Amino acid sequence: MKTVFSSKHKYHSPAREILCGQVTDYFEKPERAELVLEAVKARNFGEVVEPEAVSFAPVTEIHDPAYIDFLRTAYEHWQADGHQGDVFASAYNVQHPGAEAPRCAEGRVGFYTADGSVPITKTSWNAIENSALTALTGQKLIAGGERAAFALCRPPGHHATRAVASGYCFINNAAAAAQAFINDGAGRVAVLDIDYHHGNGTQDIFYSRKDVLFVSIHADPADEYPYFRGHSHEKGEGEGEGFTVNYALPLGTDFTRYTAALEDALTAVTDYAPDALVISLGVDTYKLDPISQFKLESENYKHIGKAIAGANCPTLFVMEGGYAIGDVGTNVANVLSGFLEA
Ligand code: OKP
Ligand code: ZN
Repeated sequence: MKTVFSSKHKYHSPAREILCGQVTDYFEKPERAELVLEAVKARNFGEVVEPEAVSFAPVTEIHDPAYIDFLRTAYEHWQADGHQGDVFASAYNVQHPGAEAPRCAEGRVGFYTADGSVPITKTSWNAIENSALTALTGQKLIAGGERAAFALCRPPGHHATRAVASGYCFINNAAAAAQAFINDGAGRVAVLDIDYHHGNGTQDIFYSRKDVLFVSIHADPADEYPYFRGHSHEKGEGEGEGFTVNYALPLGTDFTRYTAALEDALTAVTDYAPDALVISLGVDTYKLDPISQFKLESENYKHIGKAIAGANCPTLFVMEGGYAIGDVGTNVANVLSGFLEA
């Protein structure tokens, strides 16, 4: 299994975020990707390749092109308006459905972002664009006949909606890959999101579609970020009704409880009989994760990989969260080895 990785991820490295009212160091650090890369190399899963200049069209199909322009130009605009430091919102577009994008930089960042975890630095766009290309290159490997690939994306993507960045996410890499499979002729694509946090962006993008099944196992949004989406009663709408499946699990969930949801989720995936499977691979379900509250152990990730292999489908793993720096590499590599050895 090849890994797609771009060292340009390091160009997104904001110093600070706002978490629970505190200005803190940024948890979504460049080191995360470097440690995952090291672990993947140490296990010899296969070649590590750079992203290629594949078509970016899936990105502007799943996102509002004006939003992508915002991401690309936000820093320049911020400076031109006389602001200092990273682009960071302090006035958000809530309770104004249908509002139009403001002209000024401060208004635009409030329009296109939703929380204090998505500062945009001078060089962030380079990382964001290459993260999307990493996922899209992984998709092309599978479209070209590989059974599986690992897109070691950073920054992550699953919280990004059609036109709003949040939760460390800017472009929805997994959703872009799913769209690319459709564009390449897949009739049905499933996205299984095993990050600790609900993949609200991916859900939102495909909510009224039946060609992409979205299945997510995550902490109950009543008690955990992203708070406003991810309840088990959310099942899709219109043509997409029944094509969103959510497992909202209580804080403190251990592997026994998690496994039951995973088996159920994989049954939903196999019943759908997808042409391709995209895994939003977060390992922040780990017991030592500093911002999460599940209790999975490193060994458990092998079982998750093995269970995913049981779906017997061409599979693209797309990196999402995982913040326990000491073990993030081991945990990701365990998922991949469990998959490969199954
Ligand atoms: C990203 B992923 C509020 C920010 C809340 C964001 C957590 C994002 C997790 N200022 N924290 O799903 O691992
Ligand atoms: Zn997460």
